[in-house]
Amino acid sequence: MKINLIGVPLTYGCGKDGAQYGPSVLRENNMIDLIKNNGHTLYDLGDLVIPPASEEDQFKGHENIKYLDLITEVNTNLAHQVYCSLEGESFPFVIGGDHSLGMGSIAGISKHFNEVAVIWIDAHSDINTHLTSPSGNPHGMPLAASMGVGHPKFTDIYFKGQKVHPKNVYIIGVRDPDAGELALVDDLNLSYYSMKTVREKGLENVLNEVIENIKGSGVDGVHISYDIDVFDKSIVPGTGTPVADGFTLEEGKFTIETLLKEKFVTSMDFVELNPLLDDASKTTVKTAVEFLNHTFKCL
Ligand code: 4U7
Ligand code: MN
Ligand code: MN
Ligand code: MN
Repeated sequence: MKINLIGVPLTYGCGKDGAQYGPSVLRENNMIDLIKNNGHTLYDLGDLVIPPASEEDQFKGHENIKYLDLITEVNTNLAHQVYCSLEGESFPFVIGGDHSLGMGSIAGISKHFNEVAVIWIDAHSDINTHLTSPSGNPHGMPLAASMGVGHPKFTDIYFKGQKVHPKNVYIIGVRDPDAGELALVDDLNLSYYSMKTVREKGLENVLNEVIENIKGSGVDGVHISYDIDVFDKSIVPGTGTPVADGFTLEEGKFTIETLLKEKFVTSMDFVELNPLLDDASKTTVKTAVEFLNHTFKCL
């Protein structure tokens, strides 16, 4: 398959230093060969330029959204890269960087397809807004913004209004939701599979339910946004917001394998690797590389 690799060395959305090194560390660890050795044709579009910003200015755009204008601008550029990749019949594979980049990816796919589904695999649901966020960190807001909920600068990235209908959103693996996020899950009646639900129903049953619903929904594009923190914190110490009781490496691989087998997935993000927070034996990088190798094998 033709794959366009797009690096987004962004960390302003997560309130911590280090996520900007995700793309370079993945490249240093053979990401390119890994894609090519699995038989794909790779167009490496390099990394987006992230403008420099000073910490004193972080709340200049809004009192509870860090770096509002910078995040908006970077995501607008990302949206265009993703859109152009799809127009050129390539699969956009976006590596972060913090998860605020989800807004740009989804905006880009949404312009190309008639109707899209989004599978959000994450320890968090990332559906905060400036009104509910306890942190002001944009990486906790991208999925809400993509559904048209949140600050207008975020909801109107690339083009005005909603990018994905809430009925086409599937959230898997959450175990650290905020109160305002749970309220939105109810309000929008989202397909929300917390880690507790995954444990009760079984991962395979959850994935089959998601697959059947997507197949019956008439969408023509399916995006996976994979946050590395869905893995248990013991195998991903190098991420900004690690959470216990998550996926094993095998569960992560099984999830991606099961979804990619359907051949309906048309784009993907892989986000939130923070090499500065990794341990001495680079546990997180190893988890990421093993997971990605399996992903490109299944693509
Ligand atoms: B990630 C948080 F409060 N919900 O909004 C927030 F717990 O992209 C965390 O999934 C968000 O890693 C985590 O700040 C965003 C917090
Ligand atoms: Mn997360
Ligand atoms: Mn996330
Ligand atoms: Mn995180």
